[in-house]
Amino acid sequence: VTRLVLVLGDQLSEDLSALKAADRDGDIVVMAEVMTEAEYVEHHPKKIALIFAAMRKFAARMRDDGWDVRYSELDDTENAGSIPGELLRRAEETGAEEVLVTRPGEWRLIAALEDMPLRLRMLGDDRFIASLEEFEDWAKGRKALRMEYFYREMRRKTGFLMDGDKPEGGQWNFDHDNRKPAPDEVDFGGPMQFTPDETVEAVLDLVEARFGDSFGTLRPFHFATDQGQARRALAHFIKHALPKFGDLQDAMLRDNRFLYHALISPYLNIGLLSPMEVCEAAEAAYRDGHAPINAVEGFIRQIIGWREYVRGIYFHEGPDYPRRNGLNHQRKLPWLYWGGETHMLCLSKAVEQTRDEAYAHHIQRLMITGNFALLAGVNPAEVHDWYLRVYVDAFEWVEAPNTVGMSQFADGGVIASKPYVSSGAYINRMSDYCKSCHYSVTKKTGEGACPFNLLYWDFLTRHRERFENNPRMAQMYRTWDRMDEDRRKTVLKEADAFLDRLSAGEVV
Ligand code: FAD
Ligand code: DLZ
Ligand code: SF4
Repeated sequence: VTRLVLVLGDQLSEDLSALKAADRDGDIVVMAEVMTEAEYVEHHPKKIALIFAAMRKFAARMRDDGWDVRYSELDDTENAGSIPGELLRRAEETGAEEVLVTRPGEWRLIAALEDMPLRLRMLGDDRFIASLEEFEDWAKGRKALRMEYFYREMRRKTGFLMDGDKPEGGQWNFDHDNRKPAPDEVDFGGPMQFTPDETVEAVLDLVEARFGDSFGTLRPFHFATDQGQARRALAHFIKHALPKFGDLQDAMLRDNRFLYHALISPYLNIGLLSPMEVCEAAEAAYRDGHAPINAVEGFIRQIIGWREYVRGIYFHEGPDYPRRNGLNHQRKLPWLYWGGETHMLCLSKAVEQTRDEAYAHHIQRLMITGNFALLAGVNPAEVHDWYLRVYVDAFEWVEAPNTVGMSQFADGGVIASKPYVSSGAYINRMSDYCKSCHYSVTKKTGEGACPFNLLYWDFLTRHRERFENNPRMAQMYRTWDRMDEDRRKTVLKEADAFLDRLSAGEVV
């Protein structure tokens, strides 16, 4: 009997488990551009364009390889508008009764598939290094699920940077070498860019017509849209940027949007690159003497550590995870996140780049937009919605743990052992933003004082009960308690006034 094999827009890998289990001669591959997926949040137009273009090219390649692919473009008149709708339509068309699918990366879509009146065989997504069962085994009985310990298991499992059963270079983690401040010059010209071909141009026209009003700039569009291009982008990064990736991982520059980052997350997340091939290429650069251990270890840790770990957490914690609000924050997301005017240069630059590129690097996401939302007490569901919309690499399994857990501490400390908050001093140390900002980062109170300086103490005061006994935060409370009482009152009063202006929609 004929079966349908569903391939989703972020499952564009030839060795997908559903394809491996399928029969090229009898089964039918179903791929569909559908409104429910394009609309469950108002995605950045670049994100939709990347996915549709890569889907079309993948479908063409599968056909060349001999598969019967039934592909629906968004504007096809018969298009049923949703993934289950398309599967039902194709089932009727072909007489198929069973659907093979690799587990989607989102609870919402899993539930929608399970509700379909068709037999469903859901297979694990073995493009990840750790299966969900392995993650559960690791998590079982542990009081705290810390990434570092999970990461060591992944090092042992993959053998990356191992010297027998010991970590290469004598330590598991070289992060203390990876916190160098922003340099004056960057000798990497940025990620490899690709000129849109005919397929991509057609998709850009479609996206412009249908989603052109959403937040985000569609053109110019330079992403890789097939496996060959993604591999070239990876090779370019390994050759030109990886050696300095570690040193400058946490740095930020107002006029350089990428520094030494790879911009491969969209390719990994939609299946054009596999985590194993990426890490193999990075390790080879170390073994050849091209890149130092701190860079290669730091890079591999992001992929076999963080990336695998956040996926494990997403499925371990369950469907309610993205809605958690452990600190009970209720403020609406300020307008400045949608490009509204602000005098805060770090924020305006991070948002501007997000609008243009559908990309910001990790420390901008964590310590600029994330830090500000957390300090200001924004409702984490709104913050989650924003990150899921605006970044080209955003899929819920990876975005929600990073946003709700790591960045907003809304999961009650499952991922982070303390909230990632900082005053302006940290931003000033790691970037060149403050030099040309309207605010003064060294001013703690009064006219022109950096808002991060005010909000930082206000946050700690509001959540004193929750955090003062956290050993990693005790020092901050001691510093605050040692401050002159009048000074403390002024800080809190000015923070309040700032938050009132933010709520009132004034330009801050
Ligand atoms: P590089 O800095 O060059 O790192 C290499 C690779 O490591 C990345 O491509 C990515 O696959 C992986 N990686 C690094 N950090 C993480 C991490 N914390 N979690 C998972 N993988 C990681 N990443 C996403 O892929 N999708 C998201 O939706 C997403 N949302 C985020 C939201 C917030 C609030 C924060 C703080 C981080 C988020 N991240 C997300 C993680 C990280 O910021 C991006 O993976 C990274 O910026 C991608 O750019 P890059 O390829 O240049 O990364
Ligand atoms: C993100 C996305 C978008 C915008 N469009 C489609 C689509 O039209 N068809 C499709 O199969 N997948 C799309 N995707 C990816 C899915 O939303 C993704 O598979 C789920 O969110 C699970 O990660
Ligand atoms: Fe951001 Fe404050 Fe620096 Fe301005 S002074 S760029 S608001 S940290």
